[in-house]
Amino acid sequence: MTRLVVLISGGGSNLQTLLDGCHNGDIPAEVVAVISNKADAFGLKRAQQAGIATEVIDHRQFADREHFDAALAERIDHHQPDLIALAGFMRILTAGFVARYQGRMLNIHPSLLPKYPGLHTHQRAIDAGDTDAGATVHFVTAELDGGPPIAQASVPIKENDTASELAKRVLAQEHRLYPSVVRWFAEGRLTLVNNQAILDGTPLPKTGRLLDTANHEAT
Ligand code: NHR
Ligand code: GAR
Repeated sequence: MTRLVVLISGGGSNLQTLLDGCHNGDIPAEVVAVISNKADAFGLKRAQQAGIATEVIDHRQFADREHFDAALAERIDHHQPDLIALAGFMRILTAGFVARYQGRMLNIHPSLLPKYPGLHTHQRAIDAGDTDAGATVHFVTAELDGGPPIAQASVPIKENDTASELAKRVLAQEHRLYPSVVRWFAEGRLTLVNNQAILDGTPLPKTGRLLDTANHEAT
């Protein structure tokens, strides 16, 4: 069974969908630890509720990113994971850390990458006058939000949309997207080869697989 470590910084609703998917058998994986850089992250409570080991590594206690990442790697390796999932994790990781987990670390990002890497994605999409927004799951590489995309889901941007309304609409799609991708990985169907994401032996397109959102009411 695939051993999964999830890194969070906040509410952990994406973590919850992974916990649920592993618990109900949809995802053939086991969440072996949840690690947060924030002691007050609500996601830690979700993990505890599910009986999963939690750890807090407060980045402010470290002199620089290298030292934080070294402590993080030490704790991750303790759990011997096959896969690491960033789920609302808010600290940029060093190239050395990323290299250590090459092909074994995923992130869910709240934009249709390559549009809007980094922060404040929803406001940026609204300000640009875009007609749709969405989320992308990608392999983590040293380039921030620049690793090979695996799957995307889109939602409409409505007239007079606010960043927080749009964020809710996107999050609902994230909750479908991330469990699907983690399942593919756990089933051994998803790999990273020469910086290219491969699903079922076939290279994925530049934006990853588009998850169908047509039959899902986007409110
Ligand atoms: N690290 C690497 N090397 N590559 C990626 O693709 C990464 C990563 C670390 C996190 C998630 C990402 C997102 O999905 C992620 C992808 C944090 C920031 C950021 O600016 C940007 C992107 C992401 C996560 N963080 C600030 C920092 O100084 C802190 C911001 C805060 O605490 O609010 O690290 O969006
Ligand atoms: C999600 O929308 C995720 O895509 C985004 O934060 C939210 C976390 O929600 N991630 C980032 O912005 C990473 N910088 P959650 O804690 O409820 O899963």
